[in-house]
Amino acid sequence: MDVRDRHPNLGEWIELIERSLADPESEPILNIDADDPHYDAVFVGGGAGGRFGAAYMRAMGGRPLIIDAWPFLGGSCPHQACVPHHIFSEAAEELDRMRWFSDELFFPKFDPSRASILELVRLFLNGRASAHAFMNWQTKEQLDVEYVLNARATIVDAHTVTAAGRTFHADNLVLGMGARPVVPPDVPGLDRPGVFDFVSLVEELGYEPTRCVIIGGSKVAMEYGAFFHATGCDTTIVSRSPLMRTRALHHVDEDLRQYVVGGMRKRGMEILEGAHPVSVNGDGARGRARSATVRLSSGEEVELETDFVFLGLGERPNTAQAQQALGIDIGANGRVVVDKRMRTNVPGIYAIGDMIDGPMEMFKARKSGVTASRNIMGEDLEFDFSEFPDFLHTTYEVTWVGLTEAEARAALDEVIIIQMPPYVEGLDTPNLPLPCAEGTMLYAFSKPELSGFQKLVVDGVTRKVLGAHHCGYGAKDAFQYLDYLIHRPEGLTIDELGWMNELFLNPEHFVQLSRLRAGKASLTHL
Ligand code: COM
Repeated sequence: MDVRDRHPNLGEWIELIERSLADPESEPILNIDADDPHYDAVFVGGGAGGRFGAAYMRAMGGRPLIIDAWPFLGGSCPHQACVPHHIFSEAAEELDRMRWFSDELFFPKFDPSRASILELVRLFLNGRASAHAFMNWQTKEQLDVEYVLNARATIVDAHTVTAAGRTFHADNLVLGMGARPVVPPDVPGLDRPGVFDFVSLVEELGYEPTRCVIIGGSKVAMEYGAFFHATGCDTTIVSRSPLMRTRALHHVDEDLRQYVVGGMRKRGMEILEGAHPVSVNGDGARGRARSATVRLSSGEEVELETDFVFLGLGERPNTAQAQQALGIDIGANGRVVVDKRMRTNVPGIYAIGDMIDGPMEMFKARKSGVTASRNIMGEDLEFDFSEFPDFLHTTYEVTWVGLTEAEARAALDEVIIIQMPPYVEGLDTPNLPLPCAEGTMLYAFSKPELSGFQKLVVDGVTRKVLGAHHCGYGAKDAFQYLDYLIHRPEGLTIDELGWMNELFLNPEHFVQLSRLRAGKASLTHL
């Protein structure tokens, strides 16, 4: 369908996208100026990296084209990944509160039969096309970016791509073909019905799970596991590494980790660390999963009953086509090798998003796309994503940035810790209603040990903030600014932080706590 001279409204886009998704034979969606098939760059893949990269290039006066196999822009985020994850995490937070406060105050008695994984998956499926529609509408009408959707791109050479029966020429190609969940080849039974990953969960779940075994210890494993468990689906996580000590996460403070993982256990989740999956078992070769055999850290093998196995082992980039057509270098970790300008080893070929090293997070996807575009448009711009603020959700929101206490102590002579609850030998901190803030106030006054954790790591000599670590609710905004402030060349001192204007009572108390200590010429812990 050619939409170039039409201006579908959001409802019309929803209809077109849903029709296209339902019919594998549906026609491509063309939003192109067909008179001129030559572009500054073709973005192969219109996920977050491709969409933001193309929009930035257009804003700079360039001419990008996005091609995507899906009938919408935005990639896996609004379709199978971040957006459903956030629905599930928000549900987990609400369910957790309803369980703890069941039949207290104004809370009704918690009715576990009303907490359904399947219902939330369906809620998401029924609504997801509206996000898709907005992506298509905004990209066309507000950002003026050309695209071909619902059509698979074939890379012919470094300057030529075909899609929807047409040939497009470009000075540059930007590869943003995303990634897919890892399925380990050495665990028999992972192809059984009843085994899901975050993609098949939303695409294929057709029953209400009652007992879950998660294989893997990734963020996805923790986040989805916390959600499944909060709905009442008893969950066991089987992870080779201790949770939050997996290779993909850095700068995880041990006290934060203990609070988060301890909180998951407190809620009844079983967490088997140092454990390996052996097999997923069922009736016959193709019967639905009924149990998982797991080798514990002791070497003992146990069989865990389950009707729902969920894989949370990370993701692998989709590199095969580009590697074959273009000969781009792939690193030992399976990601495309790029420099800080997102250039591959092949001139004119850039790679972005989940295809390259670094965290598979939104900021990297979008900024890597923008970095490719700005370089293509003649700027000399590097994007270093080695340091960044990070987060995950259990039933809490967990945020961290900069050095851990242990990393700081290993590097510096004098490290000051500003922490809540305070670390004071012998203090009965489970009874302390702190930190109390928006999102944890009710907990603070009735179940104080659930009210969260926070730690600020400060260089005692330069007085600069080195790291911040938080478990609670609503602190993500603060952390994206803290990240910027502490990673500036001049950094951020405890004195400057303590002189900011807090919006009382904010979820992280670093401003007020810093102010309580900043008067001291020689800093001490708090
Ligand atoms: C977000 C998708 S769901 S994008 O980053 O706006 O393209």
